[in-house]
Amino acid sequence: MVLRRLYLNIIAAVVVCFQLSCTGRLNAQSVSDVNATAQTKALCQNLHAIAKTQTLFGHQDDLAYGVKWRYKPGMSDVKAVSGEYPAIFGWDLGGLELGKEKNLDGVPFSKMRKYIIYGYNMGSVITISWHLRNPSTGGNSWDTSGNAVASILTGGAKHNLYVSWLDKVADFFTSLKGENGEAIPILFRPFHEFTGNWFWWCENFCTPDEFKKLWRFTVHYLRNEKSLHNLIMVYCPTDIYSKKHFDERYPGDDVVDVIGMDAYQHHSDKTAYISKVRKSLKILDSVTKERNKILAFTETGYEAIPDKYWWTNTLLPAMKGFPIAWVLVWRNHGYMKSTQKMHYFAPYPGQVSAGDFKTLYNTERMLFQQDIKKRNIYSSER
Ligand code: BMA
Repeated sequence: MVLRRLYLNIIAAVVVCFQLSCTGRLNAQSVSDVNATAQTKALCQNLHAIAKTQTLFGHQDDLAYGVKWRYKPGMSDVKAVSGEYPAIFGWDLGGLELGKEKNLDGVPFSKMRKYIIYGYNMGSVITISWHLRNPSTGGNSWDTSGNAVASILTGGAKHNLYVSWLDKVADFFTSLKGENGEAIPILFRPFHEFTGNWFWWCENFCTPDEFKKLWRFTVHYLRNEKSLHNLIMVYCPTDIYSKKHFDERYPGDDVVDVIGMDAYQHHSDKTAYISKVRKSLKILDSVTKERNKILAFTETGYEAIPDKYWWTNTLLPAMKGFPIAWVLVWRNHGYMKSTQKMHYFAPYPGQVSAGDFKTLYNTERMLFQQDIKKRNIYSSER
């Protein structure tokens, strides 16, 4: 009798373990790479869960430079104003494909690697975009000539060149390791703003089929040929006008994890910005829910933030009610000779919107580095 009970208990325990592992797998389905590392799966699941009520705050090139400084260890404009580092750090690989030492904005890749590791070790999240050159003409990302997308697809004249560029990107990703040798999970955001008309991969310069092929090839090559299982793929249009518009280029649930959107405020009409952002977010919100993907506001900002209350009177109302996993503002370059303007998107001490940024920092919704560290976002046991 006792033996029988023991036997039944063992069977029950096995069933529970089996159910738990199945549930674990079910919850982890939001990662499109079935072989994703444990930390990558956990990050994806946690972002999904957090987004229901809160949003990570992010800043591009945050640790490398600010409006009044360059390459000072530990510095950050976001931290100088709020007291804390961002919860998500953005970096850009543009130029890596040519074997350059610095990216298109002058950040040395050797330093970028250290900042990425530093950011990960403090518990924050890393997202990477790629302003890659035009493979067809040799021009920059904004050179839209030469049917570049078609030229790099399988069988195209520049296909091998593109593969060699992906090899360099894969080498860089492979070099991003945590303290125990684990691959640092990366929210990878290539071919961003493809519904715009300014990059060679934008919708005016390639067909939907070509774009889908480019996306699918890129993901499959990195995942299967280069064995990278630390990538969370971020698919990122700019303005989206309808569900049909969104569906046109969508490459498939097996190669996308996050659906993001880039949109900036370009003039003082904040109502126009808010309604533009909300229009696109509404469509993307329903798409992400339907497809069980994560929603993000992958790039935004108002150059030089001339509006004292931009953070709480414009940005928060634009995002209100949407389950946005993170919002990232662009880089703090400072004075830009080419445009003869100040080019920055996060405040620095003394900047007119610094006080309001502090209010944003104190809202329940917005998460910074300490919150994320406490949540242990790379672990499935939160
Ligand atoms: C743009 C500007 C450029 C920069 C590019 C890539 O929005 O900030 O100065 O080169 O992004 O980071």
